[in-house]
Amino acid sequence: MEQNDPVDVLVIGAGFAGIYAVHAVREAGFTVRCLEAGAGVGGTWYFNRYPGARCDVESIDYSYSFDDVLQQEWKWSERYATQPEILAYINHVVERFGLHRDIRLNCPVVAAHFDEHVTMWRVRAESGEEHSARYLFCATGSLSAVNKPDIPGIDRFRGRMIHTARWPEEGTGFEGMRVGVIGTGSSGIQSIPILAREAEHLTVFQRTPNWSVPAFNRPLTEADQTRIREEYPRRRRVSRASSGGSVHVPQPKNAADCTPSEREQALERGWRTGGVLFGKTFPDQYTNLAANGYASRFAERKIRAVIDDPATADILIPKNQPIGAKRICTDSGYYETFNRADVSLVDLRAEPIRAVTETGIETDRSRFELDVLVFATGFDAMTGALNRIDLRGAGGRRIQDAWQDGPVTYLGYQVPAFPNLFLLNGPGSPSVLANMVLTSEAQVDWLVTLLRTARQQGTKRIEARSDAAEKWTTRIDEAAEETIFVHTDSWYLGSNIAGKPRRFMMYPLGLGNYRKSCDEIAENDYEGFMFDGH
Ligand code: N01
Repeated sequence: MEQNDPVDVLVIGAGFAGIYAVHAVREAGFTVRCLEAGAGVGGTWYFNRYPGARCDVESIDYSYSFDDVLQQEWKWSERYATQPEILAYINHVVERFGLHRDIRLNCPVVAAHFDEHVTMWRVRAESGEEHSARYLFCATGSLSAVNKPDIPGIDRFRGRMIHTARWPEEGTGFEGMRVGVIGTGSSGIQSIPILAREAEHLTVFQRTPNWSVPAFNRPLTEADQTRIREEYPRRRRVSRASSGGSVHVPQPKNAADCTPSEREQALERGWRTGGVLFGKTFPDQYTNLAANGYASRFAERKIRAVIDDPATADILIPKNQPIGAKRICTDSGYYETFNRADVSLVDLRAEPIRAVTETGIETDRSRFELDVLVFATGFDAMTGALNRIDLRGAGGRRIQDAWQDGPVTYLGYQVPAFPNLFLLNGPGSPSVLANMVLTSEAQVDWLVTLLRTARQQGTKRIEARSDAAEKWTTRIDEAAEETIFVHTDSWYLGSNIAGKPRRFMMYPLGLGNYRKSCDEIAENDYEGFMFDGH
């Protein structure tokens, strides 16, 4: 095949989802090509190479399950894998299944237009090269469109500026330097302890505190490896049917039904489990503010216990923020870092940043001289990567217009009026709320079955009905209203990006329920989808 011959499926993005899509689509006998913006595969795990980057889902769960030999052979070295180890794993998978030949690197997509006359997507890369495909899969990442804040004077800074999600491949080396970090989400909280050890002085600029739970990371022993290998079939089965894509089960009683000592014991166990799973100590912790209050107060006590200065603890502990309403951060020594003499914390609520100057940062009260400014300021999540492409469906409809009141999708896969376009981990899917590797596999498998059905029927055009997409999106809005997620501003709701419509963007009812809904729709003759306009 000539490189730019039309293909059946064009995949944008070679992260976990895109890579599996290339494999599965190819196995099903379709021609496929993947365009990746980065110089290497891995998506999130290629770009986010800041010091301390590691996954907050256990490595044995955060890995592909589609090939038993692969999962039996690969050995994770730690409970939570580092970014380099995950990237090595992704490269291994790509090599093992010969996927390189269908992946083109350094190929950021700038435009994708649906050509109604021939029922094809026409896709243009930044270099000007063009590709066409019957189906377009956007595996562009939930957290890939970098948010660099628009602070007055930012371009005047003469030192070095780095965003955590664009960390240089050659690393940094901040010995002897005065480093400032803006942002205390997961990226900030993971990198701050390590930057503190490297820099001569570290200044952390915090606008909103976040809840963070220690990872309790540890190496995996040979005995762990044996147990994991034996456990895998059951582990995967249970995970796929679960809410978060893991084998975690909350303690059986709701928080209010526990005695005080049962509650305390459950919280202690939850805390020791580590990281995000503390958010699921009680079955009602995500839906009941009072239940959540027990967990928040417990976390506050734990955090206060490791911070020497009570005034610093006051700044670092979230207020009026149910634990888990923003993604819980998973750290290794974050709060303890503020006990160091060479680390300062600046509370931007008390003294907002006025400007970036040539030599540092000026707040309402002070000036901070810096050699390096690190932006751990997150992403335009869920919709950002798609909105940054000139993406046009039938009749030239722009994705930005279709989503001007917030994203609307059917099952997270399709946007009405964008025929043959399929999103992976898009708005309306479980995405970041569940194990993204298992979710990606489930989504790709479902889509491959859909494409096979279309092939058998001779269908060329698949499109979600608008009423079906509206209904799906309303269902998500209503389910989110029942959760703590809507009680705090966060990127989940788009509220970290100025002007972004406020809508909870993920399917909040869990991976198991999501898969069930998608399967029922498939069994029901793909209700809600139009095949060739019917
Ligand atoms: O980004 P964030 P992140 N002035 O949006 C601050 C996943 N992830 O990259 O809250 C000052 O959470 C902002 O402050 P505020 C994970 O799902 C996973 O850290 O807007 N501050 C906030 O503190 C995570 O949730 C892992 O007031 C400004 C911070 O920047 C998601 O990615 C690791 C500012 C941004 O926090 C995003 O995490 C890393 C400004 N102008 C990421 N603008 C793991 O698996 C923004 N901020 C462990």
